[in-house]
Amino acid sequence: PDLFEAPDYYNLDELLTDEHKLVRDAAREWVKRDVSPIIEDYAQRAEFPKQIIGGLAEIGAFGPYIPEEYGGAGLDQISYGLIMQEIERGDSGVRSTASVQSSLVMYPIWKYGNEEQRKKYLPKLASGEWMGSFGLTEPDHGSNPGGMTTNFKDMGDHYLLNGAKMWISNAPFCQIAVVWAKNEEGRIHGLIVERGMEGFSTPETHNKWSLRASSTGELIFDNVKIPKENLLPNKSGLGAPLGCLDSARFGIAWGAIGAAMDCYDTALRYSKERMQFGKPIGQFQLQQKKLAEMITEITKAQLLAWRLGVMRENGTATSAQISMAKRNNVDMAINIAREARQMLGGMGITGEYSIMRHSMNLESVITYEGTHDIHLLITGMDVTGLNAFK
Ligand code: TGC
Ligand code: FAD
Repeated sequence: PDLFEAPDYYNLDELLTDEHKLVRDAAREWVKRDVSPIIEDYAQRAEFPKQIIGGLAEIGAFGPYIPEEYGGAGLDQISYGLIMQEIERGDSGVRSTASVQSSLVMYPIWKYGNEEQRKKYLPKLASGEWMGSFGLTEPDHGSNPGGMTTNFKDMGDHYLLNGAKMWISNAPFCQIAVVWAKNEEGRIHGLIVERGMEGFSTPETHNKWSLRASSTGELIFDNVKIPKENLLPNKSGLGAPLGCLDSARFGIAWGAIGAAMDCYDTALRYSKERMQFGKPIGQFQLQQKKLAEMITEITKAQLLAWRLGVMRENGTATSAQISMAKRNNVDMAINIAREARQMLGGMGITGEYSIMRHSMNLESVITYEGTHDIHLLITGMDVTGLNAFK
């Protein structure tokens, strides 16, 4: 099939198994057929294309590495990364929906939930019948989630949840939310909040210039009665939500490469077709410099992501190593998007091409899941042993 061009300057395909390539090509084909042709319109209208949920489930984007007995795809970490790369080649907002569902909703239920919770929620989340959201950030606690004030009280036969979360992907249409809140002793726990519970509302956040095809909102809890069986029993403390972020940040490190590849492919093609001063603009050294630097940075990012995938798979990747890849690869992508946009001149600012949308989307990606600054401080803390947050 006529797939996207796939920059692979160092022949990294040799590092992939046949299964990796099958999984990646299925995702690539689906994105090309069902996402790329429609996504610009949805982004312009600031609407999430709900009709793609079934397709995301079919390519294994909901719980790629969750075991098959719970409805997941049972794949390895590199397959997960490759799926995120292909989806984000289409749009970072679509990848966000998949990241949240897999790493921030299914992962905590699988890792911190009990068997009843796994059986009740995971298959429906894997098929896309239910969509989930993840509530960690609050209006006054973004980079510092440990300061959260959302809280729950033990009322004997149920918990009573109060507080608010902000900037929550998928919130406006989610059936369930994995919400992080403090108990009366100030210890953080995860609770599964279901749509329809009295006092629970999810107003949409409007007027975003970034990630417009992803639906973002608040989670508001006004004396919400939570059944006791909805508390995730197997891990508590800030390390529990941060463990989910490790998985999502890993996926983003791969996803950002997809957005960068799409910008690079588009600019490369344009540079060979666009004539100025009697030559294709790709013949000018300044434009070649941009393209040469882009492919160099993409190749370095691919190597970082692949190696991190191997370490994630064998369980040796540290959180700080994940931070480095998330930070580097998103920064790489945002810089490439900016350069690529300039290479298209005026056409670069239109919706005829995907670059401006990627560029705007990446402003969210460089902020969420730990900002560019926060990941730098995590690396700084790791190499010096000195904690800038305390
Ligand atoms: P600190 O005292 O360092 O740590 C508290 C406890 O957590 C443990 N820990 C981790 N565990 C697992 N994974 C990690 N990455 C961990 N990092 C730390 C740590 O060992 C400790 O455990 P224990 O047992 O000793 O209690 O925590 P701190 O309050 O100083 O904060 C550290 C900091 C700033 C790095 C952390 O708070 C942070 O990462 N902040 C950024 C917040 C963030 O990333 N929010 C993302 C919200 S979700 C989102 O954006 C979704 S976007 C949608 C999409 O994905 O597409
Ligand atoms: P702040 O923490 O207020 O940071 C402001 C600035 O100060 C940043 O530049 C930051 O780097 C800097 N700063 C903060 N602390 C320090 C420090 N110690 N040293 C130096 N500089 C510092 N959250 C969820 O829980 N679930 C979601 O699904 C979700 N989806 C999102 C979707 C979108 C589109 C966006 C934009 C955000 C989403 N978030 C989500 C929230 C996201 O994780 C936060 O926006 C992010 O963690 C930053 O928090 P903040 O916006 O409060 O910024």
